[in-house]
This record gives sequence, structure tokens and C-alpha cells, in this order.
Amino acid sequence: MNIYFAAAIRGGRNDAGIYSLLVQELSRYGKVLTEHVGNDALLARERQLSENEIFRRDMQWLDQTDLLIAEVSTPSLGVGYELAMAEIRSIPSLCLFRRQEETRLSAMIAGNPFYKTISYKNPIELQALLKDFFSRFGQ
Ligand code: 6IA
Repeated sequence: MNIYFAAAIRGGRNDAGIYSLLVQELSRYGKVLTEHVGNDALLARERQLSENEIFRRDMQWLDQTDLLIAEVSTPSLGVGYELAMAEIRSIPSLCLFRRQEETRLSAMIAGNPFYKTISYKNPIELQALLKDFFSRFGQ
């Protein structure tokens, strides 16, 4: 199964540690096409690509995607765009949102029944939440 992991890049890298953990966890369930999103060293290599090359490559990956998983706690234009493209292409999409005081997920995601959204409080919960999600996925 090809998994497209989406998370904030220019939106902000405060949660980069969580993205790295998620890429590691998701690799147990399938091939993560976008490993660089959780790896600052790999991300640095992206600087060799033009903005248009990044866009075209990411859209091609989306075409090969069976499941999109987006970490949506840090608002990101790119992630919002990828989620919209996934909906247009009918690619199943899971949003992971870390509950914090004074932050709420955009109603455009939270209110859209196409997206499954799971809230978590602590990254330690993610392993069990994903295990549960994948045990039901595709049934
Ligand atoms: O708007 P954002 O930058 O936060 O958007 C992040 C999302 O868009 C991620 O889920 C990625 O899949 C995609 N994306 C945005 N920028 C890049 C990128 N290089 N490389 C790969 N995917 C990207 C950006 C600049 C880099 C040299 C630091």
C-alpha cells in the first residue's frame, strides 16, 4: 500500500519530531512516498528541486496513493491543498489532529465528512491509534 504522508513544511516545523515518529510508524503498514516530510535531512535535499518540480512530483505521487495521512495540527496551505486534491481523486484520507488549548481544526476539514479525523493529546497515543485504524482500513 502506498501511503502519502502530508504535514506542514513552510507552515511551520514545530512538530517535526512527531512527523518523524509518524513516518516511522506508517512504514510498518506500507510504503511512505513522502518520507522527507518527516526528515529534515531529506528535506534539505529538496532544495535542489525547483518549486514546480516539487509540485509536479508530489502530484504524481498522489496519483499512486492508496491512503493519505495528514498531520493537521499546524495549519499548512500545502497540506490543505493536498487534502482537497485527495478528495477530488477519491483517495481515502485520515487527518491526525493534536488537541491543544486554543487551537481548533479548520471547519473545512473537521466539517467535511470525506475526511476521517482522529484527535490525540500525546504522540505516545499514535501507535495504538494507527494500529486500530489500520485494523479496520479497507474492510
Ligand atoms: O505549505 P507547506 O509547505 O506547509 O506544505 C507542506 C505540504 O506540501 C507537505 O505535505 C508536502 O507534501 C508538500 N510540500 C511543500 N513543500 C515541499 C517540499 N519542499 N518538498 C516536498 N513536498 C513539499 C519545500 C521546500 C524545502 C526545500 C524546504
